[in-house]
Amino acid sequence: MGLSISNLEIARILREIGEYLEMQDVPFKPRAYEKAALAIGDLEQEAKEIYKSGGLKALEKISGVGVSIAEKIEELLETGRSKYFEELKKKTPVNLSELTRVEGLGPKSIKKLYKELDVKNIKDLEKAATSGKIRKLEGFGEKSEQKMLTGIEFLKKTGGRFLLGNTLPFALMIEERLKKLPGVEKAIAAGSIRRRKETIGDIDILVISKKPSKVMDYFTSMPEVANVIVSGGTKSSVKLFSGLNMDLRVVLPESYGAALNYFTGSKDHNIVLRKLAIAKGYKLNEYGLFHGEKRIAGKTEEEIYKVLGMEYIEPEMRENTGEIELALKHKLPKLIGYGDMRGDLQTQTKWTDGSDSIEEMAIAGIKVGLEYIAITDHTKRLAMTGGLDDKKILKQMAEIDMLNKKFAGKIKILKGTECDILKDGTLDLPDNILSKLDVVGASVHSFFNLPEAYQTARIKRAMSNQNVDIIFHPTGRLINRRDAYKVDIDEIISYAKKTGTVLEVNAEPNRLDFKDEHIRRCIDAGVKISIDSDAHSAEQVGFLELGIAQARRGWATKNDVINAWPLEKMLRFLKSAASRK
Ligand code: DGT
Ligand code: CA
Ligand code: CA
Ligand code: ZN
Repeated sequence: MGLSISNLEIARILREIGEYLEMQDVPFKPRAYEKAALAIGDLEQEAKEIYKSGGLKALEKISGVGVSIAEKIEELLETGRSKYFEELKKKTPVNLSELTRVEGLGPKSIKKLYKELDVKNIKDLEKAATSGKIRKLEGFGEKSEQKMLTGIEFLKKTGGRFLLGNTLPFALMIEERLKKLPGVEKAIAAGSIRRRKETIGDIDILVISKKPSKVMDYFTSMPEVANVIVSGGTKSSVKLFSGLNMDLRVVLPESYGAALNYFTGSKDHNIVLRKLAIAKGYKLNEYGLFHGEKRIAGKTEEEIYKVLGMEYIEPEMRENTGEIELALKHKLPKLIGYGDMRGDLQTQTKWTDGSDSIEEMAIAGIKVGLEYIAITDHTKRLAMTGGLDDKKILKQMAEIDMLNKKFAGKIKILKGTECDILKDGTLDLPDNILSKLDVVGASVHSFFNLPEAYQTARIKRAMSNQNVDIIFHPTGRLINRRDAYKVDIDEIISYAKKTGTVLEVNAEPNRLDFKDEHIRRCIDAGVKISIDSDAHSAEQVGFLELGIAQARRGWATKNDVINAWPLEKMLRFLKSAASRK
C-alpha cells in the first residue's frame, strides 16, 4: 500500500460516485454513497489505518459503509483508483467536478442540463447559456442563466481562486461570529488564509467546542450559505453565495494545536513534519503528537514544534521552502511584525485619482498608528488621472508644508511622487523638481509589452537617476487579471543593490507586487524594501497589513523594510543611497 489517500479524498470520490449514480437515475444507491462519504469524512481515524489494522472487515464496521462500498474503499487504498468510478464517468460523460465549481450549480441541475441540452462541461454550459437555451428550461429562467454566465466568467478569470484582500476580512468576521456562540472556546481561520497566501482556494475554519452539533447547525444555516455540501458530527462544508467554499472542523481542546497545525498546512510543510516525527519514533496527526498510544504534545502548536526539536515557525513561512531546516538549526529570521510599520510611502489623493484630501490621508495614517505618510500622486503622463505637472506639484508641496504645521507632533506628511517612467527610462518630471521631494517613487504604467532586455534597461535607467528612491510595484502584475511585464528580476535586484534603490512590496490586494519569492531574493541580496498601501482613499491605508503579510511570506525582517524604521533613519538611508549613485 504505497499510496496515502486521505479520508477527505475518499469522501470526495464516494460523493461523486453518488452524484453520477444520481445522474443515471439509479434508485437508492446515490443516498448510500452520500451517507458513506459523510461517514468517512467524519472519521476520527484515517481509513488507511483502519484498513491496515483490520482489513476489509474493519472497513465494513464503519457506520454507513456496507460490503460493496467497503470494497471500493479498499481498492482506493490499495491502488489510489476506483474502476467503478471510472466506468460511471465513462457511462455519463459529464465533468461533474468541473461543473459543480460554477456558482449555483448542483448535481440536480447538472442532470437536467445534461438530459435536456447535452451539457457535459463548462464549455457546453457557456454555449447553452449564451444562446438563451437555459432560460427556456423548466425551473431555470433568465436570471439563473445570467448567473451561470457570471459564474463561468469568474472561473475563467481566476481559476476559481479568490483574492486574500477580499477573503480575509470575511474569514475574520466568521471567526468573530463563531467565538460568540455558547460553548465555543476558540475559532480560527486556518489553511491558506492563516498562511496569508495571495489567493485563497477555500476557507478552513477550526473551532474548539465540546458541543460540535450546535456549532454545525449554526454554521450551515448562516445567511451567506448557498448550499450545504457536507454536514457531519464534527465537520461541515458549505458553498457560499460568493462562490467560495468554506470548511468547518470542530475539535477538543487537547487536539487544538495539532489540528491547527494540520489545517494550516501547507500540505508540503505538514508532510515533512510528519516524517520528522516518525524519525524520532513518534507519530504526528491532526489529533496530536504521539509516542505509542500516549499523546506527548498537541494542545498548542508551540509544544509540537518544540518536541520535534525545532523553533516555532510562523504560518506565513510554512511552505517547505527551507523554513524547516532553519527551524531545526534554530536560525529562523525574526519576521517583521504586524504592528511594526511606521510609515507609508505610497498614497494618492484627490489631486489625482485618489478620492480623499491630503489631510484625510494624514488622519487615516494617524488612525493606523503611522508616524509618517508620503503623498505620491501621479504625474502628467498619466493624463486620465489628472497627473501633476511641475507647477501643480509645487503647489501641492506648499499645501503639505502648511498641513505639516497643523499636524506637528501627530504625523509627518512627506512630499512625494509616483513619477511615470517614460518609454526610454527617463522620468516624467524634471530633476530640479524631483530633487525637492522627500520620496520619489518611479513606476511603469505603459509599454508593458517591450522585450525583456528593453524593459530591464528602461527600469535600470530610471533607477540610475539620483532622485529615484523606490521602484513602485516592480513587476506590474495584477493577480488573476494581468501578468507581470517581462523583466529580468535578478538583474533589477542586483542593480538595486548597486544603486541603493529600494524595491516596493505594493500592498494593494490586486497587486501584491513584489511576490514572496522576489522578496526573498531581495533580502538574500541585501536590497531594502518598502511596504506601501498604494491607497487611493483613506480607508485603503489599511492595505498595509496585506503588504506586511506578503513581506513575512518573503521572510523579511524589520531591518529589511525602510518604512518600519523611524523617520530620520529612513530619510538618512535615502539620502546616503542617492549620494552613492
Ligand atoms: P487553498 O484552500 O487551495 O487556498 O489552500 P489550503 O492550504 O488552505 O488547502 P486546503 O484547503 O485544501 O487544505 C487545508 C489544509 O489541510 C492544508 O493546508 C493542509 C491540510 N491538508 C489537506 N489535505 C491534506 C493531505 O492530503 N495531507 C496533508 N498532510 N495535509 C492536508
Ligand atoms: Ca483552504
Ligand atoms: Ca479546505
Ligand atoms: Zn493611481
